[in-house]
Amino acid sequence: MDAIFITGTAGSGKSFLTSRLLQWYKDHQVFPVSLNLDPGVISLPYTPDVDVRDYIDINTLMDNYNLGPNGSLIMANDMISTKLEDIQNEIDNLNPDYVIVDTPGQIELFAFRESGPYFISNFLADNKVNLFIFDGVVVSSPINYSSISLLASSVKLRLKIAQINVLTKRDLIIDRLKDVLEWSNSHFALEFALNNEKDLERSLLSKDLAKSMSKGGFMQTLLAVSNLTMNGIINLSAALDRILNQDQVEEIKTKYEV
Ligand SMILES: Nc1nc2c(ncn2[C@@H]2O[C@H](COP(=O)(O)OP(=O)(O)O)[C@@H](O)[C@H]2O)c(=O)[nH]1
Ligand SMILES: [Mg+2]
Repeated sequence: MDAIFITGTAGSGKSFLTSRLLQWYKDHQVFPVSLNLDPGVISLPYTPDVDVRDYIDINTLMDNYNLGPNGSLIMANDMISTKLEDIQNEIDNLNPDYVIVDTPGQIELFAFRESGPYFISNFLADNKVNLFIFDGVVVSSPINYSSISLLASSVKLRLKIAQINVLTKRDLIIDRLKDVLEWSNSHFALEFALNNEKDLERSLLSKDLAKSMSKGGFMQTLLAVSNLTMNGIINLSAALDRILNQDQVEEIKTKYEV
């Protein structure tokens, strides 16, 4: 079983992409299951096979600990790792090829506290990959693109697993898509675009960030998808195949190339 985690800022399209990947794999004779790890979500565009809300209830936390909505959300997110064993058992019993993990809306509560990284490193799967989502509508300006790239880099540092950067909502930014993809392919293109930023301080800082991220190997070509039309999902599934089958490739290489 391989695990595909989906992370990104609130509203970037994590849940919608979860539903699309589920559909894609089902249509291609692969057995996927979904795991909802967002204890605060009210409605989802798919029916989760395994759901953290069966173990953690925001309203009960509010009542029992006299917490407001924010406090209970933080507590609920911090509790995710304590439910790892139950969740792992539920998934293992289903015995899927892939588990697609929809993570909490507030990325800071998942990736930047202890519970999320603990869950990811201790969850048992053959291979794990994180799809970090760039919200197409948000990143269609060079300054926003730079700051979300910085977030993607720091999430990669926190989660310590292979990462694919995915651009969603391509259907909503057709006229800017070429530019955004160019920025992701070349930090020179991004720096060039940042020259037009009127605020000099922001422009210089963003250019420095772009350079450092590129030097550190954090700049990655984005895979553009539309969850609405499913345009690009085939490329994403190919990229996932390449990363998730890396072990087998290495095994074959060592077997035949010694
Ligand atoms: N047009 C369009 N809308 C999208 C796309 N992905 C997500 N959305 C919309 O963006 C909103 C937030 O998506 P959701 O999956 O709930 O985001 P999450 O908070 O990251 O789970 C919803 O209204 C989705 O219908 C996309 O690729 N194209
Ligand atoms: Mg969601």
